[in-house]
Amino acid sequence: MANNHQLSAKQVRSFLDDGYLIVPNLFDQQEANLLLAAAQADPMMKDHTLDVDDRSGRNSQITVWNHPRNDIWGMVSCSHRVVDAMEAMLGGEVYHYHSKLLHKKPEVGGAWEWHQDYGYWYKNGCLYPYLASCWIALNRADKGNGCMQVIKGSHHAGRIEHHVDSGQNYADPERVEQLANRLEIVYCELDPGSALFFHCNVLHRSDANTSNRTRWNLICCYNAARNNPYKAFPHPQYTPLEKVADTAIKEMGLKLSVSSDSFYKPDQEVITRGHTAK
Ligand SMILES: O=C(O)CCC(=O)C(=O)O
Repeated sequence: MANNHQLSAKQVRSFLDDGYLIVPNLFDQQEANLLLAAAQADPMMKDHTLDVDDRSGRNSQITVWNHPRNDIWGMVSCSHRVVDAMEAMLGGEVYHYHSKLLHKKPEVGGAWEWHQDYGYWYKNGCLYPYLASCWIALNRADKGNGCMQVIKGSHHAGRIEHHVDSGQNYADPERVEQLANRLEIVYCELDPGSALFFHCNVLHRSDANTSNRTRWNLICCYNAARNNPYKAFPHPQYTPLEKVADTAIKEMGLKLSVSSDSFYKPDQEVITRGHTAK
């Protein structure tokens, strides 16, 4: 996949049917190493990190930004291999809605409750569920350190009511239980550089990190250009995306964040995921 960004018709079909698609080695080992090194070293990422609690009092770290920049993160979110795949799955031009870097520390990293991303994004003025995300493992994600779980095919249920608790939105537990009884829960165990594409209405969650390993991942989120939100907040309205070559990540190397302009800042109204900054 690293040298060929075209998804096959079968892969697109599988995304549409299941609400998710795993692409092993979307990024190669060298790219995954660069991204992990950047995640651990980037001072602006650290400065804009927010703690998100789970219900048991554990927390994990998230950094959210709206616009891609001329740094290693922008080279990923504007890469043909991610954006072309998104366009194939969402059926037309997409733009960068936002990206986020997530960290679950060993033994203390918190869980994410069952939710749909459209549970949040509906409230941001997106009229249609024409959004999807690309979840990229920077180090190995597995059951032990709290990998992503999805309920296969749950996006066909449409948007489910969400409630807020401990700073996180969670989908109506009664509906989640019924869907989980009928459908398969898939643990998305990924090696570094592998990716999970998932539809904004697919139910997903992750467990706490009870292992002695970290879990680092990057999530790039896209909206269809034809789904321009009627609110410009907290994430941008349609902004044309300039795609970059798949070779750009290695060419750019370890170029860390170049501007703090589009990060969420703790003094903004939109600081936690449980409210509007997701
Ligand atoms: O990475 C995870 O464990 C969950 C993140 C998530 O659910 C999200 O950002 O929508």
